[in-house]
Amino acid sequence: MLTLIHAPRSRSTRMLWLLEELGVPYELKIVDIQRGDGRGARDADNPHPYGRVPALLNDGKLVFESVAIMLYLTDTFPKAGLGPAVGDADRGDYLSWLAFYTGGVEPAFAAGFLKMDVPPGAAAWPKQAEAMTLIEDRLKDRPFLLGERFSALDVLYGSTFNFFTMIGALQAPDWLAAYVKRCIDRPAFARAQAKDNG
Ligand SMILES: N[C@@H](CCC(=O)N[C@@H](CS)C(=O)NCC(=O)O)C(=O)O
Repeated sequence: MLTLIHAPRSRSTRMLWLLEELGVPYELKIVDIQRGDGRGARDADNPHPYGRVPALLNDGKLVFESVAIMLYLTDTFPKAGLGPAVGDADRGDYLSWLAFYTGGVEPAFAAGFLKMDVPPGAAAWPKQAEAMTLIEDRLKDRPFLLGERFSALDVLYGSTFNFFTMIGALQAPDWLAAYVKRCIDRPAFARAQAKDNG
């Protein structure tokens, strides 16, 4: 049995969305976390190694880090078609865009939001504008990051840009707003929203 370690309105909400897309049985374990505004605290019941969410337990085995959980789930449930399997021509693209999220998008946007002036060559991540250009180029002639097929990548990127827009951290250009709408305009997203509070 899968158990998602979850805190409402956090990075684990997108795992809830992915699980709903996969259509597999799972349980939710709601935990407290330390929020950006100081509310909440690390939860002793959270098995995540540094007290965060998401984490996933599969029959007691722990997986943590959003991208690892996504890859784990799409590999474990290949029939859902939400992540190209080993041998699929799109596998390399899938892995690249998963890794780029953690290694590029998150640090680039965090640095941008915190107005950190990172000197050129001093960090391994791109600048926020470079990351945006890469994503814009990729979506120029594709509805989703892998082309016509919706995948776990669109759960990851769609939820992130939806969140940034909702909290007012990003004024999404038209192409990005249209992409986010395509991603979240799905029954599984609505189901996940309805279950977010447990
Ligand atoms: N890179 C991690 C980040 C996880 C993360 O920072 N989650 C936040 C919620 S959105 C959290 O648990 N924060 C609690 C804390 O900072 O202690 C992932 O994507 O899984």
